[in-house]
Amino acid sequence: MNVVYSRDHLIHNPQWEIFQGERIPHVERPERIESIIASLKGSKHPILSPGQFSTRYIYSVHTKNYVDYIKRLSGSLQEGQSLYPSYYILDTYTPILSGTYKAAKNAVNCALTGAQLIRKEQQIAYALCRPPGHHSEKDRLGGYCYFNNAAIATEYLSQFGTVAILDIDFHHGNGTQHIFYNRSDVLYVSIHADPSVRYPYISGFSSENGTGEGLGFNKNYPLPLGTRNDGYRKTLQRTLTDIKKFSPSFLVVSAGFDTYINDPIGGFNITMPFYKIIGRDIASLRLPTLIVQEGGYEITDLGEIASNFIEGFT
Ligand code: SP5
Ligand code: ZN
Repeated sequence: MNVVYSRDHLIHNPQWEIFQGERIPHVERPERIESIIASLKGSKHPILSPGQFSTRYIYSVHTKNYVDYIKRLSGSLQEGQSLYPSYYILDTYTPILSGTYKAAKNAVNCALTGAQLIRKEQQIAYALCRPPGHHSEKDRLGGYCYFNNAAIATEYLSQFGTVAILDIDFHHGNGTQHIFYNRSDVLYVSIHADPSVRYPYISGFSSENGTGEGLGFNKNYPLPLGTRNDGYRKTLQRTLTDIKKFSPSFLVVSAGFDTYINDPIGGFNITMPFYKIIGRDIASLRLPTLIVQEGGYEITDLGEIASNFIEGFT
């Protein structure tokens, strides 16, 4: 499996998030992706640098005003400065820094490079995107996300066939749901923590099924805190049945590893060896698949989790 990675994510280095009115250390650290790449370096998987893509691809999902706002704000800051914007925001966890625009654009390039690979070679690719993307809506940032990498890759792939998105991050991908909510050519399926007790709170309920043409093409599977391997797997099997029924040309996996038992902000009890099984189960669909990195904050174990997932997949 090709892995797409660039060091350009390192310049986005948020120090603080504002949680319940308090400034607390930011968990979305550059070391996350470095932990994964360190673990994959000795493996048989080739590591590729992303290509450069036009901003046009970002505009295919996000409004121009929103993208330009992030670019302008980011460009106005000195190194080390960070700013919590007043507009286009979902929460107070997602600051803009001088390196944010460049890093976020690089994450999009990683996702698009992977998408191009799976389209041309019908293969599997793993895009090591950072910052993550699935909380970002058409014109709102939030949940550590600025540009929706998985959605931009999906939009690109949808020119060539139907796309299913399987979102296995611990949190509901409100941004991705929002972007494709009225589409019948893109199926969004998500397994996540019950939003009545965990971020993003406002969406991710099983009653959210899509609208208009998109009715029936959005499926949410919220699970209780404390969910273990066996309970998780039952739900995973259901999502795979949904995807088989849809029979897409491509699969995009929003892969967050904050479902891990020791994750500092998660709340499920998924154990290390189980990530191999999750990877194997998803791979059984035998679809050209783009894996897009989302969350996962247990830095020490993150590389091993990703390696297990990838091993299961191949
Ligand atoms: C991509 C992704 O996984 N985003 C997650 C955003 C969740 N933000 C929730 C913030 C909760 C604040 N952290 C509290 C830590 C207390 N120890
Ligand atoms: Zn998450």
